[in-house]
Amino acid sequence: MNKKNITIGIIGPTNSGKSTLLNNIIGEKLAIVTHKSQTTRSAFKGIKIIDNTQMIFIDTPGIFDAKTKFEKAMLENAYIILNDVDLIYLLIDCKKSINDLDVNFLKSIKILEEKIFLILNKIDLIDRELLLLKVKDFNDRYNFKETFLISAKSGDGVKDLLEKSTELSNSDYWLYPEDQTADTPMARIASEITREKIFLFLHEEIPYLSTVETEDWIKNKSRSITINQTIYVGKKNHVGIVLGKAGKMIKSIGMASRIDIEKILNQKVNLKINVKYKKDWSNKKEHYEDIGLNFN
Ligand SMILES: Nc1nc2c(ncn2[C@@H]2O[C@H](COP(=O)(O)OP(=O)(O)OP(=O)(O)O)[C@@H](O)[C@H]2O)c(=O)[nH]1
Ligand SMILES: [Mg+2]
Repeated sequence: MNKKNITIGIIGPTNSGKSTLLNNIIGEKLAIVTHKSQTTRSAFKGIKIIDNTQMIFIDTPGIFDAKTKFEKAMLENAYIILNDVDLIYLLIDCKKSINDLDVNFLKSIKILEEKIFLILNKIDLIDRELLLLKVKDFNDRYNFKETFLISAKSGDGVKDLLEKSTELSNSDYWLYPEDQTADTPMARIASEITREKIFLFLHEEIPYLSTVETEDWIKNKSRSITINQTIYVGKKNHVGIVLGKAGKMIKSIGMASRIDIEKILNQKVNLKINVKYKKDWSNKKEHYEDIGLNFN
């Protein structure tokens, strides 16, 4: 069998459905998904083999108007990916128009248009006529390789997208072992899952001003796993909010997270979560490196 590989970067504005697409393609939950913007903070890899092609997908933080040092590091992480990949999936929420996109981002995709598949996502939410107008808008201004219309949520159109992508694969080897589906340590995925629950259970600034670290990963004799995590919050009064009345909130977060982690590991998990205030954590090097961001 003639082995091939292709590396594909999934980029686009925040909330366009990039992580949803990655999960749909891989068929398991690797990347966290929420209805809020700026969910993904750094690149996540998923790996899938179709016929003889090993496809490596890299989910990236969404493009948005980054202001803080931490947000800028997220943005940089997305842009770095663009140069290194064979193919780019530019994912756009089809309810949005070109004018909603960041001007600098529009310039950078212009340079790369020849290695871009334009993908209009969430087609389940818009009527066909309007959708075709959006396609025309983009293609009047850009010379993309191809355009696809998909629903990352339902999977509509994804098969065709993958087939067309494998046609562009190259080289005569695979980059990862045959059975590998991700390239992110499980401890980081576990931190991400707890972070997703913070997004789902808590509102306004709290998810953005907090981060999660998995400190211990202990395999017990009974085959269960004990995981110790800490949620670092950026404001003193957030500790109480994350804990909730009589610890109710942290209990809910912990239970939801544990259920998801158990599903992925297919093992019983004992998850313990601490909440700590850490002044300025988003200006501290260790919290960048831990999740794969550059600290400049
Ligand atoms: N209706 C519909 N909703 C979708 C579709 N794809 C994604 N979504 C929803 O859009 C929201 C954002 O999805 P994510 O996958 O987190 O988006 P993202 O691009 O990874 O966002 P960031 O990581 O913040 O950049 C979630 O509520 C998804 O359920 C789709 O095809 N149809
Ligand atoms: Mg995401």
